[in-house]
Amino acid sequence: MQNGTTITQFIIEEQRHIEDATGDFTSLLNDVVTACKVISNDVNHGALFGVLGSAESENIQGETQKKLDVISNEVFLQSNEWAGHLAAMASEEMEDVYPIPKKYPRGKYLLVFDPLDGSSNIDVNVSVGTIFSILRCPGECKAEPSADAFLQPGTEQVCAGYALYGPSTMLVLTTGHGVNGFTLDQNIGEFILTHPNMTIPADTQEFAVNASNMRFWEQPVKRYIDECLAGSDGPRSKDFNMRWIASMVAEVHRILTRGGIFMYPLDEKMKAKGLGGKLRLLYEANPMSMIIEQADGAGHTGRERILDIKPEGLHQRVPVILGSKNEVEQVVRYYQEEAEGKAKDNAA
Ligand code: P6P
Repeated sequence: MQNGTTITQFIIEEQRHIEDATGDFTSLLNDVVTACKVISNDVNHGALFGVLGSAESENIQGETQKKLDVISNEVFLQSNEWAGHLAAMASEEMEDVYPIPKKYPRGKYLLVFDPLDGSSNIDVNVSVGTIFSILRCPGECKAEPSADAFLQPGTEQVCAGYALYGPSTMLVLTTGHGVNGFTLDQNIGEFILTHPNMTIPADTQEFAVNASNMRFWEQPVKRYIDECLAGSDGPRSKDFNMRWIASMVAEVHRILTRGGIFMYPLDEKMKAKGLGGKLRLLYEANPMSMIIEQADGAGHTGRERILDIKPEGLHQRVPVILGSKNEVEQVVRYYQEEAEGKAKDNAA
């Protein structure tokens, strides 16, 4: 006899929060959950399924795709294209919007996702994840929506979530009323509510950043990290720990579980390439920022709140500084002080 709340039961109860919910949302979310279960099975079997290694192809990002990147993308499309809840989909792995095939009815939601985030970790058996975001299709969406339909600020997200394929497979979800975590019971194939009402401590002693980029960092980031490294002898009067998994889903989950700050800031190398950052706004920064804010954390670029950004493109990149509120605010303060200093210099 299974006990505990299943994600299906939870979603049905959650949909009561969704304005004009007609059961569409519940059914859509269940299709997303099914896709995550299928991907979990593929990831968990790894070499046994022959799904490791490179697909010998490149995605729009110019990144070499892993076989599981391509497989996971296909799983998401097949699981979500048929039920009539979506007007279109978009993915890290596809340059353009994926229109719903004409043989299927079109719905009122948009689904954007990173089907397998952190996939460089796949071949070394380190945790990876799926990140997804659900938006309403603006207007009636009678015709096939273009990319413009997706270019909504993160505050417009109806739902954001991730699946983490780690020692256990978890799914973490928000529809704007807090954050809840579910663990996949492999014996019955159901996600069970195990982490209700997840919240992030406002303070932390753990930062996550790819320190190999240090020489390219902007001054406010250098200042913040130097102070963390100075530890109890420095201005922060406490020692810090560092983590870097190169899998955003795993980093965010650790922060949701015990606090911390995650940073992939803008740096001089990115500026030289004309990039706005490393991580993508629509299917990494926005869904993760919604989750973090719903758990009492903060998500910022250093110069603006991530969820306020009006997207300019499907694959737009932004700087990401998110996690424990007081730490994020400390970094933002350093950016503000730098801007004020520059303003004074210009005025002098
Ligand atoms: P780096 C994975 O490719 C990803 O998009 C995030 O999941 C992760 O945090 C980051 O990039 C890792 O970047 O430069 O350390 O490989």
